[in-house]
Amino acid sequence: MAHCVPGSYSRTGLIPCKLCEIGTYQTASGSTSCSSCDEGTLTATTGSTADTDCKAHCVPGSYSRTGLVPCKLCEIGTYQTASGSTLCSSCDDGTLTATTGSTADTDCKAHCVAGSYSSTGFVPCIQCKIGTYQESTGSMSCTTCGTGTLTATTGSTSETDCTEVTDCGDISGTTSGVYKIKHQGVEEPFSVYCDIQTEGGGWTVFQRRQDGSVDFYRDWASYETGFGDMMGEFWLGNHFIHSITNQGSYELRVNLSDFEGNSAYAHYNVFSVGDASSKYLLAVSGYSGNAGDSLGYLNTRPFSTHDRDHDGLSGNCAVQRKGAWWYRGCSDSNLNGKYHHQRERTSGMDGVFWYRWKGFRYSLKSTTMSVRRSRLS
Ligand SMILES: [Ca+2]
Repeated sequence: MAHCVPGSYSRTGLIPCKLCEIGTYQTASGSTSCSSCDEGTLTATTGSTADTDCKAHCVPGSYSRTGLVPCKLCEIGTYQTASGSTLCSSCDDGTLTATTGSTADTDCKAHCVAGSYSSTGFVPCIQCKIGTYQESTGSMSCTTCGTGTLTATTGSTSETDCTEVTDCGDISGTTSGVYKIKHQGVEEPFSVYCDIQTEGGGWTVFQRRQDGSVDFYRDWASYETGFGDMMGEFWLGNHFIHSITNQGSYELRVNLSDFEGNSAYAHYNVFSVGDASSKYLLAVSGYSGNAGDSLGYLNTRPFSTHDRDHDGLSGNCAVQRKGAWWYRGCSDSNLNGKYHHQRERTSGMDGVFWYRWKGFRYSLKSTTMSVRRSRLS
């Protein structure tokens, strides 16, 4: 009678024989039993003939055809919770794992949609910042718009959202509010208030008074960089007013209102503010409107604050008038003067005044100053 061959056994060691079970092996012929694999290892098949057939299980997050080493990591989009597996489970639709070798279904997460990103490309995601966009899902970053262009909003999904936004005239929105613009002379995009409603829209507002909530009696540095609340009272900053109006031909609109419910405006076809070395020199001409021209007199005057006296007076206009303006000797307007509430409005010449409309001693209720790229042909 023939002996059992290696990998098989019988009670007598002679045929008929059985194959060694999975997890056992037999190197010799004529055997009456098989040897067990070391703990934690198994053979892949029955009938194993060598202890080297005893192999470790695939750990969770991995698999092989036999469930034993060598194993492959579960692909992205799949996971495996068990050890010794021959396959990995797929994530639900619309979700993926962030890495290979995932061990739990909770590793399956939704992708960041276009216009957003995260460090892994999966939720939770962050909207692309203004000035960047992302066209793909599952992204780990957003792409920066080309030089001189910006997206109008966060979460942009296309490079075509990057447009030139050099002032509020480039804003495609239909609602007045705070937008970001960007242009030469200013490194980073900066916020401006855009007036989309008034006289055709496209106005970049650089000054607003309305309730006295913000102190306008400030120094040179404050007027240079700006202050206040863009949704309320503010001065955009001479540095920014210069950088906007330095881009081309700009016009100015001054809107005024009094405490009796009347309003008036002054429009100037030409308006610019020079750079710091010019002391933010005013260039203004071409008046039209119904408020009267109370700015033309100040054409070619540098800006003055209480701590930088560039006026044409032996004294200090900014101190006398409690404001900051392009004083000559001194001025027939001062929209940055001290805010007076209605009951106080007949005080001295330190108020928010526009002489040609309401005289020196009427401190106005509200004002705005806005610029727009010249629309003259
Ligand atoms: Ca002086």
